[in-house]
Amino acid sequence: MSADALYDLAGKGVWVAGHGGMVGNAISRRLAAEPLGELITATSAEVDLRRQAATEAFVSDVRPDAIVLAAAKVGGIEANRTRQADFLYDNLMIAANVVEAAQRSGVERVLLLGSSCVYPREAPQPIRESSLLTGPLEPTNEGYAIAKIAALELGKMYRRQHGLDAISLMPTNLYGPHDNYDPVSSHVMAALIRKAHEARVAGAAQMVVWGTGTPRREFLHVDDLAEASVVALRHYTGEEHLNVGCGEDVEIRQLAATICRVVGFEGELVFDTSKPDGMPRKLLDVTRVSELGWQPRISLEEGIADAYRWFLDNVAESG
Ligand code: GFB
Repeated sequence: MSADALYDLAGKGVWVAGHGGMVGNAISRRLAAEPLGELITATSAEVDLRRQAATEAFVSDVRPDAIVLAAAKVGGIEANRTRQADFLYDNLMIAANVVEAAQRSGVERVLLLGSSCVYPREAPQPIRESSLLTGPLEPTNEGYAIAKIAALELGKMYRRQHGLDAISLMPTNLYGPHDNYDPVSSHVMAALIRKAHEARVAGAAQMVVWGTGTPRREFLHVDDLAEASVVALRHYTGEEHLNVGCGEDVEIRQLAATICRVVGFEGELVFDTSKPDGMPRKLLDVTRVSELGWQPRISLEEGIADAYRWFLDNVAESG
């Protein structure tokens, strides 16, 4: 794996597909520090990436040198469990259309973003990249996982057959500014920050945590993922995907307690076991991405405080 920059971003036109979402926003902010020729963005109203003709017309018109595919339909465990067809279709079409359009327009680099949910439910922990496709998936997010596996394989096969320089990152659970704080479709970090805040403001005696609280999750602040994305764009090529995580995980009930401490909620946690736990654990082995010289910089507690500040400034009804 090369340690010297193999791709120079200077002067390049880089399209961040999905720039408005949490990941796309973080990568766009990080890329603003690079001497790009142009940072290209397009809203989903301007181009619906689920539509092949619209996607190909946009790419052939704009002709980016590089594409960061951060556009996706994402959600937490409940959204994934109850809308598997939407998660499979939208993410499959987005990946297929963008990869094919990139190939047709001679795009130099394509960075695809997957998820740790692509790995088997019972994968040995920490999960190595080689665990992919070695066992049954977690049922609650099978649709999303299959779409993300297909995206990863598209990149690999377009590289082999057409020479498309596509690379894939598999990030762990992400959180931070511009996260989705909807109570039903959000991921756990945003959901519990909102619940702890609303419980504190309301003077409630308790707040509800879904599941048993015993699953373990690894969390990476989205700004650390943005840095990993730029490092990979500049320094990595190859058909193997790279895990991106912080290398340690916490029990959901530990996470809830930390969030309550940061938010200042001192009530009880109540566990709603009618809600699913999902994968028992999904800690990533991050040996390979660290060989690029990337390390996460934002600790969990700092990151939660940062996410809560963003929530207060942009979502909360009252402080
Ligand atoms: O973050 P999360 O929704 O998704 O849930 P996954 C993580 C864990 O937190 C589960 C628990 O065990 C949840 O039951 N949890 C506790 C909560 N309270 C809450 C709550 O109020 N809201 C939510 N959402 N969870 C997702 C996949 O799995 O991971 C996606 O479904 C994607 O496809 C994402 O891969 C990264 O980590 O279980």
